[in-house]
Amino acid sequence: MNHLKIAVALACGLAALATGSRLLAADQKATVADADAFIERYNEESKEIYFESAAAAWIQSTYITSDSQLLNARAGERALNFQNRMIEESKRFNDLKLSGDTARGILLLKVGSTMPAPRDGAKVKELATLASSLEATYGTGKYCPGGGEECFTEQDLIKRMATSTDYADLLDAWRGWRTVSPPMRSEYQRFVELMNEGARELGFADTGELWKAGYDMAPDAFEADAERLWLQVKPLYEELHCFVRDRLSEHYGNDKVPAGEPIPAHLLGNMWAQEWGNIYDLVKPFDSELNLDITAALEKQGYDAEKMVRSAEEFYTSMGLRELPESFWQKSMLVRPQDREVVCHASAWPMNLKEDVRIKMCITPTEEDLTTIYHELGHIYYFLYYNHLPPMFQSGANDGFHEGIGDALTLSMTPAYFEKIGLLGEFETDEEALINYQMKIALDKIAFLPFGKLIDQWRWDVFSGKIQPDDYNAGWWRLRTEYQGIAPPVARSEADFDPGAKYHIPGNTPYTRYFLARILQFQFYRSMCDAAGFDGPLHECSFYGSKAAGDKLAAMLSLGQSKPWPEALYELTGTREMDASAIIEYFAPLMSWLQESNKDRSCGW
Ligand code: X8Z
Ligand code: ZN
Repeated sequence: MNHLKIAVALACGLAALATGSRLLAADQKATVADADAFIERYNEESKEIYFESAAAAWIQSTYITSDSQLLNARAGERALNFQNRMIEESKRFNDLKLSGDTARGILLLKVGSTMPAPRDGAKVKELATLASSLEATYGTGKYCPGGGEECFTEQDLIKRMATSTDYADLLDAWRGWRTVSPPMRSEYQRFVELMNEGARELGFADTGELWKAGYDMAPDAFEADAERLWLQVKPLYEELHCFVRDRLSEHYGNDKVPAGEPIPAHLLGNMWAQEWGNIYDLVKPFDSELNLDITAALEKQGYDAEKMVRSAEEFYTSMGLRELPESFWQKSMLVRPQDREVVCHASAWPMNLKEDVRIKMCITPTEEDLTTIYHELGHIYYFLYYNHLPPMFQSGANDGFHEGIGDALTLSMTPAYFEKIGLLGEFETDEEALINYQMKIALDKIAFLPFGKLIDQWRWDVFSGKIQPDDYNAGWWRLRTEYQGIAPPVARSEADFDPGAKYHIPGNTPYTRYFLARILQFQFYRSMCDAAGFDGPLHECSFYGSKAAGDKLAAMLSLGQSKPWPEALYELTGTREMDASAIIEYFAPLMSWLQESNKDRSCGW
């Protein structure tokens, strides 16, 4: 369960405490004051159930057993029931003209759930049990070749995908991880049916429409906006894809990676081909001496998990932001425990809506993990800076904001920053070094864009029925090929359930947030660079150490979800639109270079 599911559990609130005695009688006319009191009561009561469901979810994720699964399912069920009762009760205020905060509170109550539950109690139980079970199946998933004794965890296989450049070895890891998900298929199908029933009872066409309703605009308008952003950045992706395919073709051979065809999905250094930074050595444009090997430096300097987190914290405090609370260090899970099953997928947790904030991660000393730590601390700082607000407003301005904060800081992890903190030596600044450096960043930031967009394209289609259960896997690969220009390395069929091998599908975490974050983080970064007084080319900026940038960030964080997101965006950036101009500006040098380099290649797939 990640922070937003928690926020959802929070929005779900508390079950048993809503006593009938305080409900209005059906024939009594509700007033504006009743609505204000209702929201106040919601804020109070939801805390109690939220604490319980957060604790149950934390225990399940850090100690997966049938017992913790059962307790988590029960706590989830109570939370969902509470949410349903509160939504039902709030309908009494539908025709009233309510005060700003109360109206917003009631709106958020209706659109804030990512797991809409039907009213029928038996179905609520079934839904909560399925959610818990899918999470556990993912968390405990292992690949045991030939059904033998030796098994590999997600983490083992991720590492192989990141470090091997052997076609057959990569194929084995890729295929192996996808043996964990077929058992999820029928559960997922039922999960979708139940959520859709819940969404319809709330007045939405399906769960996808509900998810799209969480952005302070009509669902259709949001979908169009996301599409607009994608079209803005698509040309960047197409150039990158073209260049990378050519380099992979040189390494693996034309027969394995043919020109004009989608790239085999297992050759991009990542289990899901979502970020490609791990193949930097295979595709780097120039043979310069520029050493960007942070992983080697972390290993050499004996960085352990805690030291890595302290180093990320130091970036935040250098900007004048507060220190992490002591309990963070005591209660977080930073490394994989040896004696029990856990969900290793990284997440950040606001446990009591005050100071008890934690991360859960299986940290290894790699650059990828260091970057993820900055990401997770972005969530943690958001939690800490909005914890003065009522529970209702303790969330990101929209979910893309929550995902984009830590990432905006990672853009400031420039070679100059790494040199300052002693992880890199002196670096070159010539044109070739710049293109190499930008390529390294683009392999993560730009390669991710179509992936970030298509995951929910698949789910929106599944929820609406456009993709039917007997077409789940084929529909998935149609989108993967259309958006990313990749293809499965071996034939797939409906006996597979490849979407389930990506955490956020069984974890039911909406994914458009990461797509938005990829765009927003450059907007945040550009504005913080302005605040820091930086006026060179954008990609050179690091606002490490800038209190002015920190003040601007803190001001936005402390708004939480109390205002529509365009207001929060305005607070930090002076604009009310999500817009790709900053990411385009950042990568301008690389893009001109790629266009020139690709001009004799035949691009596309
Ligand atoms: O899930 C995450 C974070 C936790 S919110 C580790 N991310 C997405 C993913 O891993 O698929 C961050 C980037 C995209
Ligand atoms: Zn995140």
